[in-house]
Amino acid sequence: MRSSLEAKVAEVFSPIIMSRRDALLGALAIAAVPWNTARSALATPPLVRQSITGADFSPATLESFKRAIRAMLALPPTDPRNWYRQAIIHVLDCPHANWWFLPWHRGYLLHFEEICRELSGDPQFALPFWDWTSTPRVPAALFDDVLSPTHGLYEESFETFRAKFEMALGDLWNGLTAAQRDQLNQRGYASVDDLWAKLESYFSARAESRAETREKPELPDWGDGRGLRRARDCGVGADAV
Ligand SMILES: [Cu+2]
Repeated sequence: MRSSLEAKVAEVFSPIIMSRRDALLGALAIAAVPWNTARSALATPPLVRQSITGADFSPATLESFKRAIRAMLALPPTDPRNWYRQAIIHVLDCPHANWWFLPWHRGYLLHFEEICRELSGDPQFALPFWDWTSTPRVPAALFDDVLSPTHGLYEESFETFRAKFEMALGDLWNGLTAAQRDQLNQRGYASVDDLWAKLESYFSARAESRAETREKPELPDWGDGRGLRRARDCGVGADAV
């Protein structure tokens, strides 16, 4: 039997577009409670998002995170909670450089965090964070095991990824409503081929991760302040990041 969370995730993420309404509701839920309290835990001890670089950071948080990611990678491509399906949401609808940037991403992360709680079996899991204004690199602990983008559980190449996901994404595309197709058309996706072209442009083979790695943890474009300028471009001001 599906849990209520599974049903909710299926409703929100299938099809794969997170609507602006979903994002706003998620963001409002976060804004309505203390910053370290998740909306689903109001009746239980508050969920605390811990700083990875803090002296009192609990390593158990990262163990839960790893369990969740392993479980997401093991889910079939038809499951909206699958790791790559979650990533595809971000490919399809990721508003940057406008005021939707923070509400959308807060809602996106809120749902992702709920999936991690469910799949890790840790009801107290909350996404860890670090202050990238003082530590402009990915902390070493975030490259352990399956947290590294070069881990063997990730798809070896775009070809292996496409072979595994082609049918599921095709079914997903064919199930879109006219209104959803219209929205995607406005984002440059007139057909599922457009989606595949975008996915290929973003994909990097496991051995050639374009993301940060343990050997190359520095955040790109940090040194000259472009990161902060980008935040200002979103219309939120660097102090709101
Ligand atoms: Cu984004």
